[in-house]
Amino acid sequence: MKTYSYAAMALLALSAPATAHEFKVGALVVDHPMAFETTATAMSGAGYLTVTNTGSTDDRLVAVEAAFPRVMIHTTTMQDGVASMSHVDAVDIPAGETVKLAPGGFHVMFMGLDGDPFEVGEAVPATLVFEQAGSLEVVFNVEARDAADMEQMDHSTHGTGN
Ligand SMILES: [Cu+2]
Repeated sequence: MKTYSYAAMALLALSAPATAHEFKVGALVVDHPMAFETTATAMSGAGYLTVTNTGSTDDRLVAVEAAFPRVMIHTTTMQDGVASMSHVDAVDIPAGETVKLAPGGFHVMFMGLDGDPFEVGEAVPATLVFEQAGSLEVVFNVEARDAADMEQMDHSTHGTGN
């Protein structure tokens, strides 16, 4: 797995334009991993990305690893206008399809920030683990969010993660 991701990073360095924020492993292309800035007291932050499976074999995102006490994959469902979130074991990445982890749906939950909030411009390293393609090291860019987004995707109900 390790050598696989190093090979992918080497390829990326050779082939990607400096401005692209894209990561590849096997047949998978991960575009623009990002996380929204958090409040100073936030205990968790949410990460988003797009995965395109250019191959002919279905894959699944089965884990995300990063330097936090807990990292999980969540999904969001709306019921009677109330967003609730639950843990999922994996996100299906079917052959030939593009799957978005985006506000209101699947997202990566970085839990246990504990006084070290995500700040705009920060880069959060993480490893995406795919069932077929293996591990892929990526960087989530922390970006600003507006007040409306903040309202919609309040993750304070996730608890402390400790
Ligand atoms: Cu969540």
